[in-house]
Amino acid sequence: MVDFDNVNLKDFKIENIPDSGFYIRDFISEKEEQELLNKVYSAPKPKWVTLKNRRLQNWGGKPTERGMIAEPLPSWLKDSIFSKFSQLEIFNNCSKFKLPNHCLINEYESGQGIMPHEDGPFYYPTVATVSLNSYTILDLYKRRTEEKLNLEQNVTNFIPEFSLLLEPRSLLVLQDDLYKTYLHGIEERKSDNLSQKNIMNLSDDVNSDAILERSTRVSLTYRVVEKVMKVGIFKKNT
Ligand SMILES: O=C(O)CCC(=O)C(=O)O
Repeated sequence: MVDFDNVNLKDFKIENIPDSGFYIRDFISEKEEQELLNKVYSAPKPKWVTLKNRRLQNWGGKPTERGMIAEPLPSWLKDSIFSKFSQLEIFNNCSKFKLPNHCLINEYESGQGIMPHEDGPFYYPTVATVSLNSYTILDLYKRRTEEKLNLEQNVTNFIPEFSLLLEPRSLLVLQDDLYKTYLHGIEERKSDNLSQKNIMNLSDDVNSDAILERSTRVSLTYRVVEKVMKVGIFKKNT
């Protein structure tokens, strides 16, 4: 396990990719992973939103152009994670909030994924993702205007510039150019041949020719929504 008292986010910088990506293996323990999974799967059924290629839970409020009516994040989403975010100063550049106020939970069954996309303007430009239960491969694409305009139609023509292996219990942080000018996505596959991918964060103990089988993956995507609205209590004039 990482000794978070004695490390700096810079120690985990992924080399030879645009600024900035950080990857921490074993960010949480197996016990913490299991506790988080138990909580995710004990959420009330209506909390799940089912999409064509994944399910999700939204925690912290719904970000909109006018702002987000913020709801406090439940303690189980913070307990094993926020002290490490603080120690690593992951969200410290955000002048308003030093810790995330929003978490999107995605569940991908084997064979499911997410189209290349940007996280967009509702969020402060840092995203921190914890992976649970299965690995996946995140593909990074340089944004090009013509591709952006025809994103849905042209998606099969997209070639990722590079990819990142996200192992269970790991943390990925994307900031700066990687947040602002790159799209990220996960191909809909049941297995991945690592030799066919340009993976930039492979550790020495991972075989670069391995074929990995995906199982169900749950990701916790932590972000800051800077524009928040207070719920007003309107009094009727009499
Ligand atoms: O599951 C992931 O790692 C990516 C999630 C994502 O890109 C999103 O929720 O916008």
